[in-house]
Amino acid sequence: MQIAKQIIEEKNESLLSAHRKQFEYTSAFIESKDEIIQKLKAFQIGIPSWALGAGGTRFGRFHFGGAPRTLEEKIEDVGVLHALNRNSGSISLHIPWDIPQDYDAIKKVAQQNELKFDAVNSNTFQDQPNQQYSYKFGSLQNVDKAVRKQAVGHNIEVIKHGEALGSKALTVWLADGSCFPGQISFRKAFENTLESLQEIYAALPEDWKIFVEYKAFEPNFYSTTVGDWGQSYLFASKLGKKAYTLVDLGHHLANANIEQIVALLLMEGKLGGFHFNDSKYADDDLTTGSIKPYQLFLIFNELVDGMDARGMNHANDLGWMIDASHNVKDPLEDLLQSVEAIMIAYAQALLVDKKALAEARENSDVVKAQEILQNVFRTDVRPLVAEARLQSGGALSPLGLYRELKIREQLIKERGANSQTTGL
Ligand code: PSV
Ligand code: MN
Repeated sequence: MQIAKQIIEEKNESLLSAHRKQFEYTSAFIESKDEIIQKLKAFQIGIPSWALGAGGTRFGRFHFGGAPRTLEEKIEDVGVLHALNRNSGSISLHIPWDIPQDYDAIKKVAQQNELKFDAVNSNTFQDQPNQQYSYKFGSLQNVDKAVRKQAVGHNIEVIKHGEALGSKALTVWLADGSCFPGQISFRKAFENTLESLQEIYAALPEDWKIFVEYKAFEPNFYSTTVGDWGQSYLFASKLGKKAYTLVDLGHHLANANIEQIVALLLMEGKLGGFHFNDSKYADDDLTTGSIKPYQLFLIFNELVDGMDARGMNHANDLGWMIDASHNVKDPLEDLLQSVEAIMIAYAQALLVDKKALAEARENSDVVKAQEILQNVFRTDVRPLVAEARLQSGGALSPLGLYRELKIREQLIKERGANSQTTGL
């Protein structure tokens, strides 16, 4: 299903006068409001193809009805999000959960929904039916050369799918590691993984990037071969200039200072991609900004500062994506909330008075530095984000309109109450 632009315009009418007042009030204090709005309009967040259905935990899954049954329907769902908020302009495919069968047909659906194809993701953390070798003891790290070869081959196949669709990056997340002390040689696992990644890197098209995603633990619980940003950075550095680290917010040990990680990776020119979500304990895959919105803002503050320091384009020079799962919410509502939280944090980061902050730091004025950041964090920037959406043809209240139009009910009618999807 597609939401007509005209419907969005009509529905915005009733909210327009309240919005104008709120926007005037907020923007009166912001000199660079036009510049900020342009940046907000340009910012696009990739939606993962695997997060459009009911997520689950290892204890089970609750279905919600109307789940997309095919890749085409997944693209249409992202199209609904993008029509509403105008900041969800791409979809990221996970192979083999979403193998495109007919590239032209898939590209056409994407085009109709004004979507691009973000990074493609390989999967060597699950065994697939009819797969020759098992990944039980790892994929790119495996002690058996034949297993490594199979995993390398899969990644190269994923690149081919991505090329056909117009993707420009491959994300590699490995579950490789060990569950018990002594199970593997850390050095050997690293060397095997590096050699395998080098083979994949060699197959990367000239204008592509490879993102090496790290994760502290799970499904391996003693060691993970790409377990933290240091290990990812090491792989990315050894691989070459097309290789970067990908930061997934849920992949750190408790209380890790992610904003500092981001700052240093950017400083070294090795931050490539981002997976947004939120967590209370570990890789909880909760809605972005639902648990630690201040941390999200602090991360964006470093992202903006670090990208500006390198003259990078906020919208295009990093791969922005959501990576989450939904156990108790309608995934489309969850994703609308995540995108909104990201846009709010980004808008707030754009408001930080960098000069004043630098001065406070030079004077070791700790109190002032905190005040500068917290004043921004406590500023309600939602009218700015809404104005950017309005100017791009989106809904003033994406979530409100989603409910008013009864999109989920329509999807259930169209696809059935028990439709199943692939994904997390
Ligand atoms: C792993 O937890 C991860 O964050 C990786 O990005 C995967 O590809 C994704 O989740 C989906 O399982
Ligand atoms: Mn991830």
